[in-house]
Amino acid sequence: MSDTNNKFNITRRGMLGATATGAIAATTGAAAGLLGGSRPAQAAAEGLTPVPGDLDEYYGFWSSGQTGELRILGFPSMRELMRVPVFNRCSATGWGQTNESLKVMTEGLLPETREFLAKRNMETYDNGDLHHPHMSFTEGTYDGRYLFMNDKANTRVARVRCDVMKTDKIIEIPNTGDIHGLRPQKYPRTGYVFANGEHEMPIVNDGSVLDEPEEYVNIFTAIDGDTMEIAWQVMVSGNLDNCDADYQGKYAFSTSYNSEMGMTLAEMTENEMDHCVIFNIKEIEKGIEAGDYEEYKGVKVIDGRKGKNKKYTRYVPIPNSPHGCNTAPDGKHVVINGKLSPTCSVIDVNKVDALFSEGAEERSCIVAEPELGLGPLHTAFDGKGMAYTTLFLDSQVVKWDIEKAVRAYAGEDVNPIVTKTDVHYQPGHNHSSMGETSEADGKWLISLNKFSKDRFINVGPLKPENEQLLDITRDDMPVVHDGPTFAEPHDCIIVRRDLVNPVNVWSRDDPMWEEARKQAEADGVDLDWGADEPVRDGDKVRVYMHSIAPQFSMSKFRVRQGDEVTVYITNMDEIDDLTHGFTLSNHGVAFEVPPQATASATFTADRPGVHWFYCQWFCHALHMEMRGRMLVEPRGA
Ligand code: K7E
Ligand code: CUA
Repeated sequence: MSDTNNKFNITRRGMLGATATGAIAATTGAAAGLLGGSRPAQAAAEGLTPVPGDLDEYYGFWSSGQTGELRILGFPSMRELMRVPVFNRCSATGWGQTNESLKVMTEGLLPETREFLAKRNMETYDNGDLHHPHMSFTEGTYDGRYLFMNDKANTRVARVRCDVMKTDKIIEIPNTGDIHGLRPQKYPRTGYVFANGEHEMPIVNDGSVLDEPEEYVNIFTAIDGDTMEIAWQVMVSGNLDNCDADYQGKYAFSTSYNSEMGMTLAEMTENEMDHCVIFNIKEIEKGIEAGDYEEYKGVKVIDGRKGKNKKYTRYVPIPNSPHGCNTAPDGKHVVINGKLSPTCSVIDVNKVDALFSEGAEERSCIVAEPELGLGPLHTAFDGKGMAYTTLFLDSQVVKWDIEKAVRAYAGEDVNPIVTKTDVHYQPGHNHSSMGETSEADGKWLISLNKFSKDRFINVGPLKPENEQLLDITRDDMPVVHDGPTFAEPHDCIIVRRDLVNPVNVWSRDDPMWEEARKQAEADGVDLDWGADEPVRDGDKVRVYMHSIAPQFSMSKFRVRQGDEVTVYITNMDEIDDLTHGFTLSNHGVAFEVPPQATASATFTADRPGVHWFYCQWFCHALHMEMRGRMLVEPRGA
């Protein structure tokens, strides 16, 4: 059945109406149909979904783990549409090299990080470990403004603007180690972006503390999603893993392993119970207002450690090492995934108010704890009362009924498990269409599998991962598509396409090139159309060009050896999809310039001679001719 690897996979729902053998026949026929004839018509007749040329119903926003970028997929076709560089450098777009992207990548770094990097001759980090992309919410559903995401590798949080699908803010989070779990506030809006510090650190981490566990803390951070400034932090006990927010705007929840605050594996897994930390947002805001905080590195930090101030946090005991944390679209249930325990623990948010009262029983908000299988990591929802949990060790997705699990926990003899489907292999996150919003639609489930093993032809020792699409409109929840991915999507969201409305062409007023605009003004140059000659300012030279297919406005310019040269390119084409680029050969300079945008890069001209620059984005029949020369005159000439 090599056909199941076909990117425009087979028939999906159409095929699945048939019997198993019928389906295989349809599959083979469909693949053959692709090879000749009128493809769209034939594909439609064969039941292929989507027909070539069709648009998808959803946007998929995918993380990429250690690749450090965000990926945009068309869903459910699983066609990869775009890569948005975030924490990584990108050869195609010049992200991490243009002045505009370097500003985004450097302005949010802590002063000591800048100093540290400067000693390594680096302006910024060029790697990241992006696990969790999530969209901003208004009243419980996606609002299409922003995407937020974490960098576990270098303790940062980034924001992508959904109008242009570019990163516009990256901030480093102080006082903590390695941001992992990240979720936006769902109600009333985002609002806060909650970010978990995974690894505990001495709160004053100056090299004087190593083996005094009592000096280590973990930090939960609330970021203002509008300004990307840190609103406050809470000191907690135990490593924070994943988090989610409620639909009431009252609480946030974080899974926490290593309640022992151990440093070695043996120490970390000593306790039978770890916990879920519940943050009382209103009380924390009041505490900040009332001055009940310490300031560390300019951030207000509340003490919410276990046994300290119980107004701010509660620690709900959960069996050993919980991982995923997922609020159900019913607005009521929060599922804490057991990982080392075969169970999921279900919190009823309506019982959390009582939990914060004096003398409340620690686990009084738990209303179900079904045993689901080995290694439950993450749970998705269909909005119809069903939950779908990945079982890492069993390589399965289990569908279970939340209400039945509640009844079973209360003592009734009912089995909450509806069905289990094998996935290939070892699933981590899963996600359902609109599943983390109040508009969960119960159509599709994606399982992000950590191992592909034998599922694809061999590409050497490093294998791709495997993502599988499941049809959850059917009770048996079949896998209808496989797709390999490069390192390493941890998480994703699936967003109805009417909620996302990017522009086709940049606005000339965009803040992205504010600095370029100011510099051009100071140089008396119109940034739109550029200048006829380079602007010299001592050893600094600024070259302002525009591009209109198939020409740059300068066919040559002169600089002197040793000059610090900045080239600004403004793409004055106004047509969709007419992107130009600027590559200066043998200088390591290359970047994209989309329609109506300005982009710039700075380099030292140190190689006497003629150097060609060219447009590297295929833009026109005369694209190859879209080029010019830079002459570097030798020093002393
Ligand atoms: Cu990989 Cu969300 Cu970082 Cu679970 S996390 S698998
Ligand atoms: Cu402009 Cu290619």
